[in-house]
Amino acid sequence: MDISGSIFAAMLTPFGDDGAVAPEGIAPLVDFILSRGVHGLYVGGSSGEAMLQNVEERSLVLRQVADVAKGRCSLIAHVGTAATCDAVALAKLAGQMGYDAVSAVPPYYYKHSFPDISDYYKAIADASGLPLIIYNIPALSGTDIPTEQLLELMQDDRIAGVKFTATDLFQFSQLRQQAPGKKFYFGTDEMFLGAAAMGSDGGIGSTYNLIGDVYVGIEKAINAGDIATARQLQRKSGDLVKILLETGVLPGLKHALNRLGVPVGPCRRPFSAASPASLAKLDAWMDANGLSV
Ligand code: MN9
Repeated sequence: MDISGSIFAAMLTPFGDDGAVAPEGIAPLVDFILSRGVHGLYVGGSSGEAMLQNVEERSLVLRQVADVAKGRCSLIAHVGTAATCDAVALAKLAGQMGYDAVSAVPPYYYKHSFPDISDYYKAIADASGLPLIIYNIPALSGTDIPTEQLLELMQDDRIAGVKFTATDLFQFSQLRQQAPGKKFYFGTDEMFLGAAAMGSDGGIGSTYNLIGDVYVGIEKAINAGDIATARQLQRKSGDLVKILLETGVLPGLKHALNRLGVPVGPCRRPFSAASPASLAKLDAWMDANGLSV
């Protein structure tokens, strides 16, 4: 089975002011993201604050997204957890709900051996019956799966590729070359142009919730050999990310969407609200870039 499309929003999760998951916020967010031309949704990952949710909450989000978005775009369910049994439960659900693929960070917190990590991925693939995308995000997961181990894992037909959220474009291109039949999605939004130029199957990122059109445009420009347009768009993404690093990426993105009338609420604690000074910069950037109501 193939995963269609290349540009996926790492979807945010709406919360209420009381801190509860707000499933009613999912439909407007999906509508907004898809209106920017994005091809698919990556649900329940880092940007979805999934690591701050229990399995029931994550299941609720996976169900609600499938209910409102199935048939409108490609859907990837992130199911990674610290315990294999929880990842397996979420993977089963994703299979039943009609997701196109599953994805998972390595099991986190404990430092597991490669055989343990390999066993975890095989259990997820067995449970979902769907193609599995390994999510390598060493800065947050604490585990940097080396190139050789990624290539070894991908010898399993069910493992379809890697979501690569790091900055080493050499490693990215080596993986690409050495596993030509697999899919490689780049996850560092502010450098997407570099990966697209070196050859990627697409991108998956948090800022795609707000400016998905920028990444659709970069990919299109690169494919057409139009470097000037690709650079101009990447600069727009970089300007936004620079401000988001001050607000906090997720609190900033949520502020921006709330301001546009897409009700995603706050981030869940221990995330805190961004400083008024950083939000003023974000508001000014939005106004200057046509992102106002
Ligand atoms: O994988 C996100 N990475 C992290 C996705 O959450 C660490 C990215 O989309 C970043 O949020 C983005 C801004 O730095 O590149």
